[in-house]
Amino acid sequence: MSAIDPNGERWLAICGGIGGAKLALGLSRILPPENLTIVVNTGDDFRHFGLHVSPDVDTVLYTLAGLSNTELGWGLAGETWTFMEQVERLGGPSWFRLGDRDLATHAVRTAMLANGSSLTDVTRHLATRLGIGPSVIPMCDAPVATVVDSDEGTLAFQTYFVGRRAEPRIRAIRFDGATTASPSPEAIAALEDPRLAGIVICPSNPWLSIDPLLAVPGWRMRLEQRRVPCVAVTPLIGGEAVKGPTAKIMGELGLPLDVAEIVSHYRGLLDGFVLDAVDAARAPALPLPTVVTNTLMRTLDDRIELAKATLAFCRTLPADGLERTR
Ligand code: FO1
Repeated sequence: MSAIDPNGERWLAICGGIGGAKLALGLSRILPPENLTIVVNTGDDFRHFGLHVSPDVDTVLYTLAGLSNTELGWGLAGETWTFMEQVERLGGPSWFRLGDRDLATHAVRTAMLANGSSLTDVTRHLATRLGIGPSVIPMCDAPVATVVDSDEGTLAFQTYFVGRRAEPRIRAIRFDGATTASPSPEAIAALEDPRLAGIVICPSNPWLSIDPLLAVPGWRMRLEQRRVPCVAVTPLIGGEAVKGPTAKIMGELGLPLDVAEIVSHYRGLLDGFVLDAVDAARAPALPLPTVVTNTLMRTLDDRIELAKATLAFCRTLPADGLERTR
């Protein structure tokens, strides 16, 4: 624990898939557990074999617990696959790989949901059982499903992302259920906590992993009306995404592969932007305060240093949360 945290400042991080989880880990290493709330995308959730799978939530849980499979980028390290082998022998669907221990997560989650627990209750239970200190909460308890309109028709997210390896060309992305969903009470409490010092949008894919949350009226409104600074960490470095289809999707949506597009996408929500050193020259052109640092998280130390730089930057921004353009 570094001395970064005076007087119990609370921080709220919003994250989706793999890139987001890396920064969440860095934040969890520099903040006392009770001072960090991580809000996770649930737009990727889907039912498989009748089980409720929450991929982004599980990626954050496993990453914070030190159990994640770093080769795959998802699932558990040291996994065995006897369930999938038998599924294949029986002719069941094998396109979405469920490891034997990962399967237990989905089975326990599904049983708890069936017994009336909310997705927030389930996630808190799993985090506690995995020895995770910070609060990890789903963006909503109600279902919000990312759906992709593509040149191969309308595809459920996992069918697009895993089943078709994100190859279809995206025309539009929508989030079924978002307009009738709302932030959970725990999320609202974290946003309204008087000790909240800032909000961090992690370097996840804005279109796939952050937009589901922003499509929920209660989330967007609260972030627009924030009274603390909100900063985003760039998911693009030199016009490329570190991992995943961010750049491909931007191309398909006709958007230039430039950090200015990311800033524009988060219009109204940001007080600052964390740029990679590769893109330092773009800073003067951006309409908001920026900080330049290494945003490529190869090692645990990279994750920690980026977390430190992000919070230190956020603290330099006006605390009234009024968006200021240059
Ligand atoms: N991604 C894949 O590319 N192939 C898989 O078979 C796969 C299985 C899987 C199982 C559980 C889980 O939590 C995630 C899984 N993922 C798989 C990754 C998942 O599609 C992505 O993590 C998110 O949905 C996008 O960030």
